[in-house]
Amino acid sequence: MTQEIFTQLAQSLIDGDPDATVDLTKKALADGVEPMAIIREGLMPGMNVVGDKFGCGEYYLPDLIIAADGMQQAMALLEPELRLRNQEVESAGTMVLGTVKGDIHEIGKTLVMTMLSASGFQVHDLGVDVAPERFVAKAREVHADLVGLSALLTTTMPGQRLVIEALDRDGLRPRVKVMVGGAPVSHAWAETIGADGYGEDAAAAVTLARRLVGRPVA
Ligand code: B1M
Repeated sequence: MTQEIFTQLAQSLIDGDPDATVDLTKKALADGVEPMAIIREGLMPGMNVVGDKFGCGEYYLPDLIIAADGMQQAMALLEPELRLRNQEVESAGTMVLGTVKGDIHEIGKTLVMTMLSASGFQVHDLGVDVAPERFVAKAREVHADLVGLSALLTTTMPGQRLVIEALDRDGLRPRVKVMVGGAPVSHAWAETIGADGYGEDAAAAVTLARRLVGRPVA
């Protein structure tokens, strides 16, 4: 039954039917399905198919935009539920987060933000297409423990290195730890650019952030 709704959710994104995505998300929540499972088992597989179809030329940009709209509307329903399930009183640390310059992909970054906030981090989300100087200025202003950099394009990954270099120039490294993520990013890339860690997904980002601020999950 639950598997069926995951399949339908994925299919609604593939079909470019945001109304169905929203209705199915509401139904899954009403049926007691965990919000993270809805994302992992339903929405993300659907987005991956959309991405693959775009990659091989079967889908065009409007198809990506419609699917992203469905995913974002679903996320707006899921975010409060994720927060409700993970409330911590004590602050775990302060993070400045954003998608690097030239890159406007925001869904994964926003999911990372939601999960970190729900785990007690104070997250300053700078949004998308963020220049290195803005990361540095915000990190200085809020005395950040962490800077989180998302990149979804191979062409914008070098933007993560530029932020690390800007933090270096400003003298904020190594006091501020840098974590990187996004579909084309890897452990090897994180090491190459001198980041402190790589998070494969939003849950891994929380584990990593806690380790980097010296508060690993027990
Ligand atoms: Co774009 N896009 N897109 N796109 N898009 C990809 C990324 C692509 C892989 C599709 C493909 O060709 N198969 C491809 C990149 C190829 C490459 O460089 N390797 C691509 C392309 C080419 C483009 C354009 C260039 C297309 C064009 O214009 N010709 C263009 C670029 C625009 C720009 O940024 N300058 C473009 C535009 C768009 C839309 C605007 C239409 C839309 C984004 C809408 C939005 O965000 N508001 C879009 C979408 C939706 C996608 C796909 C289909 C889905 C991305 C997504 O939201 N996934 C994507 C294909 C794919 O990924 N399968 C694709 C769901 C999300 C929850 O996952 O973002 O991976 P993700 O985040 C994960 C992890 O990566 C990780 O945790 C998240 C949650 O688990 N994570 C972190 C992310 N950030 C992290 C940070 C961390 C830690 C973990 O620490 C700080």
